[in-house]
Amino acid sequence: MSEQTLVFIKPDGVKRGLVGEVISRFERKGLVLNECRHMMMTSELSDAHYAEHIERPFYPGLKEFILSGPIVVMVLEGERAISVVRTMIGSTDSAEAAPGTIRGDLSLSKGENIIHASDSPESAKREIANFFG
Ligand code: D4T
Repeated sequence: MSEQTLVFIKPDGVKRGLVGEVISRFERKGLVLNECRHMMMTSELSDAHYAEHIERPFYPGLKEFILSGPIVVMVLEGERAISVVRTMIGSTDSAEAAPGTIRGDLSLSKGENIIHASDSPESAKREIANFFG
C-alpha cells in the first residue's frame, strides 16, 4: 500500500552538507520525493510538531537546536513508506543506531541525530498538515 511520510533533515544535517546524501539514500531505495522545502522551523511549528515532548526536560534544548538553522522538510511516498523510512533512519540515539542506517552511519549524537521521520500513519497525517497545509 502506497503511503506518504514526513521527513526533515535537522539543522546539524543541513550544516554538515548531508542533504544530498540523505535524499539520495531515499531515492535509491525507490521512494518518491513529493514535496521538498528548505526553511527555518518556527517556535510555533516546533511546539506543534513536538507536542508530545513539550513537558519533557530535554525539550528546551531540543527546541533551541531545531531553531538553530535551516531544515529541509519533505514528503516521501512509496510502498509502506512510514516503516521503511523509520528503519532506514535507525534508533533515536545515533550511538546505538545500526550501521547502514542514516543515524548509524552519519552521527554519534542522541540530540543532534540528523533526521526526523513520522512514526505512524496518524503522525504522518498530522505532520504533513503541519508543514504543507
Ligand atoms: P524524531 O522525532 O526527531 O524523529 O526522533 P525519534 O522519533 O527517533 O525520537 P523521539 O520522538 O523520542 O525524540 C524526538 C527528538 O528529541 C530528541 N531527544 C529525545 C533528546 O534530545 N533527548 C532524549 O532523551 C530523547 C528521548 C531526539 C529526537
